[in-house]
Amino acid sequence: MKRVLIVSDNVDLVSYFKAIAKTIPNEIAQFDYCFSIINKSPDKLKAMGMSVADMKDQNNIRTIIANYDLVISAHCKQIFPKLLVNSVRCINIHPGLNPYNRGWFPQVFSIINKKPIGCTIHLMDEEIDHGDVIYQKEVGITAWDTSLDVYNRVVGAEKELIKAHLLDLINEAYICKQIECEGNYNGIKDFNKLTQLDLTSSGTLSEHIDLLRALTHGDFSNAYFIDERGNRIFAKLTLEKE
Ligand code: 0FX
Repeated sequence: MKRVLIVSDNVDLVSYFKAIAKTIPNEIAQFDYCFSIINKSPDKLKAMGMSVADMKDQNNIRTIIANYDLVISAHCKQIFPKLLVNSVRCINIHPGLNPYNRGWFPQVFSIINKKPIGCTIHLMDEEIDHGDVIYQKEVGITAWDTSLDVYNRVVGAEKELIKAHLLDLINEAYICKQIECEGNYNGIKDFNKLTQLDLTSSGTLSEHIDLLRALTHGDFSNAYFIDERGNRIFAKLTLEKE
């Protein structure tokens, strides 16, 4: 029997994961679930019976190493420390198509730089969204997609892979593929820079539409400019296919 720890800060994804995990007999695997200590709104995760974990706390990491055969990050907000990824098999479910636009909010950058987007399940190493690829699924981007549309498609693809391969992930019944190049990485600073609209910027209308739709994600107020009175004015784009 394998002991599996799921670390997730994403209510939707972890709910789906739990439903799939229930189909796996206890003799094969037992699952524990936690969310990261930096999660600012953990109420729903707590209500699902999940406990808090500080993935930077040495004692917690030693306990995890001693007690689990596999640790899965399903959109965990904290980066796993080197000691953990080097001591236990750690797998990341990442909403991007490695090695393109590794890091923060991959679909935002893919809408702008046209690099491929999708999801990746990979072994974790010491670098972020790095390590051998186990499964990947690419998704498309249409001309009328916003960040939210693409994100929903990516999460849908993540769920498909979880459903199809959870047992294989547990049993290590997969063939890993080394990433052929380092690709590119975007941090939160790169995202924040995009959100500050430069009203004097020149470019094609297509580039400007891409920037605005890449920053349009449901209720999030991302893109903004400062008006002559110093007010921050937020912008979102609505696109509609006929
Ligand atoms: O679950 P997740 O997609 O992201 C989480 C972690 O927050 C992130 O640090 C980690 N790299 C990732 C693998 O797992 O949820 P989220 O709510 O942080 O972001 C979801 C999407 O929402 C994101 O792709 C873009 C959008 N978003 C999010 C924030 C916080 C925005 O457009 N603006 C924002 O301020």
